[in-house]
Amino acid sequence: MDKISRIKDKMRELLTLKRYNHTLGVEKVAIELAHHYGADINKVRKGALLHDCSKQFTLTRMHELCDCDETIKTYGHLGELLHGFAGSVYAREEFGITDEDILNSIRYHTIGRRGMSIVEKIIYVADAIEPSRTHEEVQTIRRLAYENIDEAIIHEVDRKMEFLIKKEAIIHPNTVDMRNWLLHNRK
Ligand code: DGI
Ligand code: FE
Ligand code: FE
Ligand code: FE
Repeated sequence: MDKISRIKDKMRELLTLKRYNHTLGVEKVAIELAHHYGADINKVRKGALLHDCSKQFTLTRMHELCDCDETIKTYGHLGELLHGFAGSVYAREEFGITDEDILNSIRYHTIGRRGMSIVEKIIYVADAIEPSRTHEEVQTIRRLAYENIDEAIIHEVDRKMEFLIKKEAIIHPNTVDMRNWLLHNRK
């Protein structure tokens, strides 16, 4: 069995059916975007399939796994913020992923970062626009994804930040820093 099939089998075990279907949706969109932008299909597929691999773990397990950053340590155990960090460690340990670009695409898929690679951008956007996402803005972000991926990320991060502000949630500095970086380099 090839590596991709093995990852898929394991994801089916690790995730709920809904989350597994989301993962396959992210894989599909990520492959399309990789073709569109000439990115490495193999890297993008692995990043897509593994991006939420730790999502069903308990907070304690996530925290044990993750080599999380200072912000997450400071503000405590936010599962939404931890699962990318924990997931990248799990992907290395359980699936032998050593490629830093794939690992970063998992690590930063929720919060992004300044200087993201095309593989990281594709996973970030594919996560937001895969077929089962139905929020109001998704059509616009889908269109932008193929026109200018940076604009798609700006649109998505604006939506995310509005949502986080309404919830009075802690905003990770990467979320803001990635947005500033994209705005600063806007063409
Ligand atoms: O894991 P998924 O549901 O597929 O998607 P995701 O990894 O993008 O997670 C989305 C969630 O993460 C959503 O509920 C908002 C939350 N999130 C993203 N950025 C931040 C954040 N939560 C906090 N508190 N702060 C952030 O900066
Ligand atoms: Fe996620
Ligand atoms: Fe931690
Ligand atoms: Fe996801």
